[in-house]
Amino acid sequence: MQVKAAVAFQAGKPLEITTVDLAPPQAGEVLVEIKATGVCHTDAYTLSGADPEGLFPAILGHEGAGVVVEVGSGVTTLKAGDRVIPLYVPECRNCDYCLSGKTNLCQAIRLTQGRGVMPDGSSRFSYQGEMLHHYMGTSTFANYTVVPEIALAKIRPDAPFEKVCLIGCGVTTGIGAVINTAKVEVGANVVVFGLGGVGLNVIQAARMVGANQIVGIDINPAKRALAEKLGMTHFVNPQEVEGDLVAYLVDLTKGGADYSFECTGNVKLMRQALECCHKGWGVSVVVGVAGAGQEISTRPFQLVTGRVWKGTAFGGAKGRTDVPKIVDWYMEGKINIDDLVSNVMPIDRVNDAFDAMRRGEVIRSILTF
Ligand code: NAD
Ligand code: DAO
Ligand code: ZN
Repeated sequence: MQVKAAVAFQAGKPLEITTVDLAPPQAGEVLVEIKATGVCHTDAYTLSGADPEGLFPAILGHEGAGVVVEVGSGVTTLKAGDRVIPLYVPECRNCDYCLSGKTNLCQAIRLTQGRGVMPDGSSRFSYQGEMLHHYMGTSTFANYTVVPEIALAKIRPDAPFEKVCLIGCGVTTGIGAVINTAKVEVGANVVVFGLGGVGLNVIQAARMVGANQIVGIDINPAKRALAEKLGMTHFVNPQEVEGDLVAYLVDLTKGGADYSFECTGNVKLMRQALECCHKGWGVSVVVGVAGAGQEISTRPFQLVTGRVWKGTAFGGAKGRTDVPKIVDWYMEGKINIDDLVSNVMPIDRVNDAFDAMRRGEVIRSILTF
């Protein structure tokens, strides 16, 4: 079939809206009509060419929601008409990783997903006879895409696509970092570096679980109001702090954060996030994705004296199990996604959405088809 897509033909070039060919779903695969997709920094990072694993030409996009149109042979858990959220971290429920009970990093289709192809090694997308790569196993910048069954979370039929698509990345990452990875408890003091689409979800999850102080840090003062609405109790702009930021935060939290979250991808901030943690028990979670080749450092004595450094991918969420629950939380009014949607625009304006994100003007732009 012919589908409308925003194609990344080359690194560093704008996306091109065009018509591409999409082959039918093969065994274990599902054809999904994408109804809405968020635009995330990871898409921009890959498009920039800075991502060493970025493949071109490709159809980017990984924060989508849509409807099942057709299923390939052997697909048993989904049928035409089901609403779904594509998952860049699948959940096969059968690999050693899924069965370990210790991680959400299902490895069932890891290698082929990383090579930009479906599990049988081939792509369903092509343009004028040339293969186009899938991206993160999702490729949501197309009005139809093919996704493996194990990488689709089935969600309730009344969930609005242009909101719940954000559960495909930023919402689940931030909320899961708090609930699954850090396991923040009632009364804890929490420090969050970066108040973007991910950090704001860390804030609202910290409030949900009953955290005491919720300190948000951002160099952009425009982020303050929404963070306060979502539960931030103290705002810190590092550019207004005299002296050492770590010492300031340790003082503000009366001994250090019980939990800190780094949500910018800046390795210097990752160090500050660890070092502002409480001696003896503070846990710092790396959520931000740093640029290729960057490294983190600290004095090992920080760990010897009881601080713990952790990381999280997709908030430690097992997508097929956890994503439908987070959709329910949104529908029940337990979490706020509406305020994270800065604007909704047609896919034809995808490059405007990238520009607005680069300028820091939006939390998330949503593209519709
Ligand atoms: P974003 O750009 O919307 O938010 C980042 C925020 O950090 C912005 O508000 C910005 O003003 C602030 N910031 C930048 N530099 C700062 C500094 N020096 N000090 C304080 N604040 C600063 O990005 P996002 O969508 O919220 O994503 C955040 C990070 O999380 C990115 O690195 C992204 O790649 C990563 N991410 C990770 C996962 C995962 O599974 N681990 C999933 C999604 C996104
Ligand atoms: O299993 O080796 C693996 C990798 C799984 C993917 C993890 C992605 C985490 C960060 C993605 C950035 C946000 C979209
Ligand atoms: Zn698995």
